[in-house]
Amino acid sequence: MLELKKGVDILSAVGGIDRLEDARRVLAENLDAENLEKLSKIQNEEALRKVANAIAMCQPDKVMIHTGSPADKEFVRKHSLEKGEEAALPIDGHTIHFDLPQDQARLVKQTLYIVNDDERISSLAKREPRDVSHAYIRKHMTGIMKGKIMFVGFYSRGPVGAKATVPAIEISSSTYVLHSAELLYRNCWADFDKEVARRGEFFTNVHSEGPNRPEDVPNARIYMDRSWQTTYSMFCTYAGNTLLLKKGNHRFASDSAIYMNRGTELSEHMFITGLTGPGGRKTYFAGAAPSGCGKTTTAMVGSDFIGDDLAQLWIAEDGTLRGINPEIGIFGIVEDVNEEGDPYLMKSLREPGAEVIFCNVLIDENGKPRWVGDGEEVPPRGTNFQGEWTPDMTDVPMSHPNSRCTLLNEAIGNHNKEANSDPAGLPISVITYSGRDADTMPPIWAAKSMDEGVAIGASIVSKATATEVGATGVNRQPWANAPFIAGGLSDYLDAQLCFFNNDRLAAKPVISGLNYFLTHENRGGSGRGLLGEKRDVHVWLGWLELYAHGDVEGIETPIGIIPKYADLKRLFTEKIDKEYGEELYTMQFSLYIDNIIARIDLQTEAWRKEDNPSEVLFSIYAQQKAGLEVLRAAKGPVVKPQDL
Ligand code: SPV
Ligand code: MN
Repeated sequence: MLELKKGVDILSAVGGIDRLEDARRVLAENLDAENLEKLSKIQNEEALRKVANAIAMCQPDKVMIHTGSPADKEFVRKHSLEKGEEAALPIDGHTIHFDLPQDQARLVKQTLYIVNDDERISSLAKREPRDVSHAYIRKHMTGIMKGKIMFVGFYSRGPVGAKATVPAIEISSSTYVLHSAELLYRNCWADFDKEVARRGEFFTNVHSEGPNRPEDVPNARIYMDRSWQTTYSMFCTYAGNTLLLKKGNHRFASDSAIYMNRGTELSEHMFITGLTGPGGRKTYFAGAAPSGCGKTTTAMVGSDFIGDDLAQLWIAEDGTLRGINPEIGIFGIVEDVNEEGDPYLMKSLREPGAEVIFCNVLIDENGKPRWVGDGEEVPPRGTNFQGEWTPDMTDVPMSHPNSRCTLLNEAIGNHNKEANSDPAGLPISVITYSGRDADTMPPIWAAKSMDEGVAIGASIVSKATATEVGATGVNRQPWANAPFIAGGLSDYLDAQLCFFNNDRLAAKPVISGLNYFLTHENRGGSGRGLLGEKRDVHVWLGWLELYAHGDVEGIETPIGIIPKYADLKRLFTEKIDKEYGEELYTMQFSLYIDNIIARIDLQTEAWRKEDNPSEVLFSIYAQQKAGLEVLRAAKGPVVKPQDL
């Protein structure tokens, strides 16, 4: 269990301010008249104490309250250029930001949960005792903003007023962090107090890059204090380590769903997108994938792109499953983004019109951002995250594989801004789970029950990507949310089962697995590399849209329902004008029974090590394994869909 407000509140212990009158005094002493006036909009006492303690701890030269006004936005943009955190590019509104070579992705080994003595956390997470973290923060964050401006912004993680929206404070000395916050989240300075009162909680984030030197990165820490819903980050700049409104607060939102709202809310690492089906109907999807596995591309395949990274889900009064995107922008990977696979995104990255922060790409001699897989000829030279770059430097990629772009969703041609602003949320009918799986699961398999659907999420396996420093191998990635699940995995499993089986959830979604990463080599193909193409996603989602409405039937297998060839062939022609041969279908959808059973055994063993997980999961695994064994006895180890 998680208990809030338990143990020492490190921010107030280091800042030393307890009483409201002392907080007000510190604010009055450190803010100029204009910023004090702005802050007067915030009367929530806890929020004022947080800000005052952050000032007392970090000791900035100046404090700026970011209200989201055009003037405040302009101040941060300009200051970021002056400070050198960003540099202007030839296209108006485009800038480049570089993180240190050691800080190009999430620093997983330095990302720690602050724990109280008796607290249990996820077996996949790292913990540090509260007193150790307290000492570290005191040592390294005291005075860390001397000579710098502290920026304080008040944001909403979702449309204001939506049930699952949680407000949050971002405090940082980095203009890049605040600039990014303004592109990714709604500034809710004017509504903050009201929102805190409605939701009953808010999150706080305190960050400083410090001197921003390579030698400081080993001292970088990303701390999550779940008890006080506060994050601390220092000596790093990569947004995944510093803009903790995003994944830091997603971790707290997961806690809120699992421990405070079990059975009625979920907080997921999912895109949200709408597909237009027959007769113009709109079908909304929410889909999980581990970082760096194509979530952004999949999201943008919809007719109504909503968001590419996070989803807050809840059960509405009318029995529908509702979802909101806590964000309004994307912090997307650019590697392999090109005209062909990502036309909407590419337009914003190549043409004037949108405000874009590029990070860790190559800037060529003409100031043009370039990245691996952008579909253009490699430039003769340029500057990247390591310095000067020429193509003969074969051990340094042109751009870092985790290089990214930050921009507003509304810059994307198919974004539905109105839908993304609706506090009622969007009715979600399809949930998908995917990972980088080269050899085992087919491109689509839909669960026959809610329990089977939960088991799909619990069983994701994926190859490591460049989004985490030092990550290697093929790993378990339960719900593609594992890096952000703080509490025990068994608690998370239970929360999933409670949510999807809740009687109040009248409109049960279709829950499906998706896999784009099967290779020729593993499926008896004659070619090399991936069996499919990026654009095939239109077909996989298109089939699920029809299936969710009962417009197509599939083939029943022990692991779930898979599509029939004829339906896919028709969809390939209709959606992407591609000839889809039956031979490819057979390679993609044959059941490689030994691989699947090995996967089930691996999951069973791993889940058995968790603390008292629900037996429901094991009974699904056992049932699937038994069904697969019967099939293997009858038809051999590789079973074609035509033989099912
Ligand atoms: C991811 O890595 O999943 C991201 C970027 O979406 S980060 O902010 O690092 O989480
Ligand atoms: Mn993500």
